[in-house]
Amino acid sequence: MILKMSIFVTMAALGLLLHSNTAHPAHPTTYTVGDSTGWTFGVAGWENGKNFKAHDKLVFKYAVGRHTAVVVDKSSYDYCTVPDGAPTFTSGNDTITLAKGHNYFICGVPGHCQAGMKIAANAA
Ligand SMILES: *[C@@H]1O[C@H](CO)[C@@H](O)[C@H](O)[C@H]1NC(C)=O
Ligand SMILES: [Cu+2]
Repeated sequence: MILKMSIFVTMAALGLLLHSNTAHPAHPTTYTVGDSTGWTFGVAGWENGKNFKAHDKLVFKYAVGRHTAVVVDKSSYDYCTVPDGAPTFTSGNDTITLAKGHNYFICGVPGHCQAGMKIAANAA
């Protein structure tokens, strides 16, 4: 009886362990782009050394009307071009969830990307 109980308890504990490891991956992390400075000139490089994961969130904070956050591809990131129809955020408090792989963002206001308003986040 005691043995049966302890086997049951062991199995239950094992089940919990497996459940927590498989069904519930680590909670997403929320990052404020540029930290206290926010989404502004020269923010490029803020992302370096961070271990982003798919489903992590980036929050772009800026004064409404002064900047935007545009989701782009590598080419537009590299050359600071804003493709027609690219997803554009304008709230000044834009939360964007990272997809697995490379995620590129630039400011859509002319000249701002060239002034360092661009980031590339690689999410594992
Ligand atoms: C920014 O957005 C987040 C999440 O949507 C919200 O919790 C927060 O209160 C907002 N902050 C401001 C300053 O609007
Ligand atoms: Cu800008």
